[in-house]
Amino acid sequence: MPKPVFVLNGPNLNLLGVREPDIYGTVTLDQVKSACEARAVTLGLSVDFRQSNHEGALVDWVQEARTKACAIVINPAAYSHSSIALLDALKAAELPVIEVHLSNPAARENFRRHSYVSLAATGVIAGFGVQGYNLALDAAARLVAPAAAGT
Ligand code: CA2
Repeated sequence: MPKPVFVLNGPNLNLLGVREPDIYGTVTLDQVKSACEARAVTLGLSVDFRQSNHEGALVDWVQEARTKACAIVINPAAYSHSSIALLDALKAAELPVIEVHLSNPAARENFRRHSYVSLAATGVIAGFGVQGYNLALDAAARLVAPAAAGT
């Protein structure tokens, strides 16, 4: 079994399923975590699923991933649009990085149209709600072990 995929979640995502269901749906972050764990098993992977409201914690976790993870799936939330620190950490991690967004930021306010994190991302999945996390894990599996993932 490879090292875990770190699934990192940024600020306010702890409110998932609790507030603004019209934009972000009714599924809670705990349920997303369970869904990721189940998907990972089917892919022969494991996940280490975390959320923080603090930029520095996310940077610390990305640095930790460099040696402890095989890939990073990250929904940086609002830090997507502001954090050069997160961008620098992700670049330094030298791992596959899949950026996930529940909504499609390109179809929302102008300030969401630029993501610093995208500059370090292998790929971006946006607009598919919580299903995007499954898609991101599928992508991670292919990037980490293409033969085992059947591609
Ligand atoms: O669509 C996404 O996943 C976002 O990363 C969500 C961020 C937003 O700043 C990005 O532009 C796009 C916001 C996360 C806030 O999550 C909440 C969830 C429920 C209720 C309130 C906020």
